[in-house]
Amino acid sequence: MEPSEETKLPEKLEDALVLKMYHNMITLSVMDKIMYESQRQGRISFYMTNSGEEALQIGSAAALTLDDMIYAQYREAGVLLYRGYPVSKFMNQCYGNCEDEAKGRQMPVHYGSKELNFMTISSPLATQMPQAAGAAYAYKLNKKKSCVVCYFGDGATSEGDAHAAFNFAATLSCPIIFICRNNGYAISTPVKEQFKGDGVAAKGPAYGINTIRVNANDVFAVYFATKTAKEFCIKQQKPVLIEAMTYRLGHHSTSDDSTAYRSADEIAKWNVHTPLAKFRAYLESRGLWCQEKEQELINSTKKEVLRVFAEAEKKLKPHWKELFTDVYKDVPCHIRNQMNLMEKHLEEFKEHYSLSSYTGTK
Ligand SMILES: Cc1ncc(C[n+]2csc(CCOP(=O)(O)OP(=O)(O)O)c2C)c(N)n1
Repeated sequence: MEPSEETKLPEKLEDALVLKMYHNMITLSVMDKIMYESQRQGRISFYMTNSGEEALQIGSAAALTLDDMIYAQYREAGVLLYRGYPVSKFMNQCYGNCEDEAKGRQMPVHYGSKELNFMTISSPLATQMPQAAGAAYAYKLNKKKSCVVCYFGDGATSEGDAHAAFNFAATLSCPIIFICRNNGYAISTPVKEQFKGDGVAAKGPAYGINTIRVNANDVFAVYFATKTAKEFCIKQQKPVLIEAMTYRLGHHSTSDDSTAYRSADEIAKWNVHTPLAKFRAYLESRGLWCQEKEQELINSTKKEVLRVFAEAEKKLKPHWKELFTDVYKDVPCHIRNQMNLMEKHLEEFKEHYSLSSYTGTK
């Protein structure tokens, strides 16, 4: 795909933009460290870190606008952060407290924001992909001047839903960017076992989808690939597939120990030229960054994240009755019966439950 006149690479992006991108990458990594540790201390039930994939997330997010709708998998917290989701909301969701927009009904890291055009994460792999193609078709019918962006992992492409999504998007000519985060692994399955062919990019042309493979540890490569893809898919009303090559530096999730299936040497090798280290070196070469600024940013971000973390931890849990609401517009009889039974049970055995930690209960 040739970049058009308008997307010819500028000499460099503005100072304010590159600094905003770097700040977001640092915030993401600080938040990850604190949330990971908090799970290890038993304070939250689960967490997934984004380390190694910061450039992929922030570089692509910076090339989009809020009008572009996001369908993500689960390892895209940086995209949501860049769109303006406050750290307090990430924390409320991970704690499932009374200010969590999902009312504590989802596992941690299953964020969503209607306001920021970010569809709520759903655990079963690839379910978001045909939905994203459908949303892009709606964009096309409504003649919107924006696109849908669908993120997924290399492992997710082995699901039938991925095939359905690619084929729908191609045959119906939908304005969608599929961004595959090829981070080398699907939990313990390495890409060499996931694909017999040449990864995900090789599949794009077979579906009739214009495809780019990009070094996703380079924040600018991802930024320009996404910007070019966006312009192309809106103008041409056609999908684009980006295979973003990166490496998952952390464990798959807090339920995983990746040293069981990959060597410490392999991880150490990727830990040298991390996306953060590369970006920092670039900013220093432009005279925009130094050790003092780095330390100041890390310290202030840590302080702020820990402050909202402590607040989120103190907040009450949603009322237990929320367990029964919102599935149907009005609570039907059989569910109301279950709610009544639970109410009786809690009354009878209240000494066994810490009811005071829920809103609306004593
Ligand atoms: C349909 C389905 N099958 C299996 C799982 C269990 N599972 C959760 S994450 C995962 C690996 C996904 O890997 P990938 O898509 O490469 O994303 P990554 O975790 O590497 O970011 C698996 C198998 C699931 N959530 N849904």
